[in-house]
Amino acid sequence: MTSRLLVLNGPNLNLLGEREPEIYGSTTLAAVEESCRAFAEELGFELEFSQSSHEGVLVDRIQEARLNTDALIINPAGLSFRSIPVLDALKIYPGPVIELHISNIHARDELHRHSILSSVATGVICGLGTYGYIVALQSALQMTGALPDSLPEPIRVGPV
Ligand code: CA2
Repeated sequence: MTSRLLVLNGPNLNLLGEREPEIYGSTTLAAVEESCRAFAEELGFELEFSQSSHEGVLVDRIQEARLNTDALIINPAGLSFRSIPVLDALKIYPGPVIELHISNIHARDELHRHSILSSVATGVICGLGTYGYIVALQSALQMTGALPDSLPEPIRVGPV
């Protein structure tokens, strides 16, 4: 069966590419989505890509995703550092959860350094810029055993 992956983006990421390019780069969220869709087409998986600046909407999406997705990639943005509701929702998601940050949060100021969500994530990717979205999708496919056989073996098997 075709894998279905959800990419969720948190508060203010709709402004990606428009502000603070020295930290987050100049690629817009629409361009990131376009790359992710092209990647989904190439590797043969279904992709849902969305953004909300509302904590409750994100919680609803994570709850719904329990029923119809195989893996979840989330850039929780500012909610990473304080959202118990998102933490609780992620805890009950049954598949792999990849927490993603464009910037290297470990090299940031005190306010942006400690994600409380990392304790419930399967994996965390940060500091790879917007390319991190593609790395996260590939990793989620690998975790769910859905990488296509057409990929070169080191990419499919690799060190685990
Ligand atoms: O690096 C990331 O992806 C972050 O999750 C982005 C968050 C920040 O609070 C995290 O520490 C790291 C901020 C997202 C705010 O969105 C903006 C988009 C464009 C310009 C400025 C902020």
